[in-house]
Amino acid sequence: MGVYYTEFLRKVSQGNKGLAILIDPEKFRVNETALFLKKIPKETTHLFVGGSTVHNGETKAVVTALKQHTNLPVILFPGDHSQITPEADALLFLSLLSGRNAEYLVGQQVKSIARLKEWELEIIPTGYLLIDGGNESAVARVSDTQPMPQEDIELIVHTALAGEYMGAKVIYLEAGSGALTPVSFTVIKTVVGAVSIPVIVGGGIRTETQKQEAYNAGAAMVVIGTAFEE
Ligand code: 1GP
Repeated sequence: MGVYYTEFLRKVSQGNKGLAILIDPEKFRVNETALFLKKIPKETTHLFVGGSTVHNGETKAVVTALKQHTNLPVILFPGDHSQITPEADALLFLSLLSGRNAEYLVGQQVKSIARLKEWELEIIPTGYLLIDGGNESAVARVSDTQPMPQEDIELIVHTALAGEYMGAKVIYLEAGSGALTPVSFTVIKTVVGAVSIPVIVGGGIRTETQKQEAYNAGAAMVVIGTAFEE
C-alpha cells in the first residue's frame, strides 16, 4: 500500500486517532484558504475534499490551493469520478456497499480508471456504508440507494465484512452530511470488533462529546464537515 495509508495504519496501531476535516468544493472559498486552515482544530490529521454535487474543475482548484498552504495530507473523497484530480495525495476509492446501485458499486470507479492509471495518486480501497442518519442524505439522493437502518447491526456488520473480504483497506461508516443522528456507538463498536481494518466514521458529528464517543467506540478516524462550515 502507499505511503499515506501505511502512515495512517502506523498511527492507528500506536493508538492515535485521526481527525479529517471535510471540505466541500462547492461551499469552499479558495481565496480564504489560509484563513480556513488557521481555524481548523490543531488535532486535524487529514483534509478530505469532496461532495455529492460538485461542478467540474472545482475540486482541482480547491486541492491546489490547499496544497499551497498546508502539509496536511489532502485526500479525495469524491461523490463521482469527475471529482478525481491528480494534485491530491490520495484517493478514497469508494464503493457504496450499502446500496444496490451498480453505478456507485463499480460504474463510477470504472469511469475513473483511464485517468488513474496515468497518475501517481495513491488509491485506498474503501468500503463505504451509508447508515440512516435520521434525514434524507445527499448520498442517498444522488446514488438513489437506501441507507441501512442503525438497528440492523447484522446487515451492517456483514456488509462491512463483505467489503473487507473484497479487499477494502478501510471501512467508512457514513450517516450522511448534516445527519440528525450520527452513526451510533453500538454500530461503530460492533463493526470495529468484526473487521480487521480501520473504521472511519462521519456524518452529523458536531460536538466534542459525539467525536469522543466515536473514538471510544473504536473509530480510527472521525470526519467532520458541516460543523466547520457553520
Ligand atoms: C463525512 O459526510 C460526512 O462522512 C460529513 O458529515 O457534514 O455532517 O460533518 P457532516
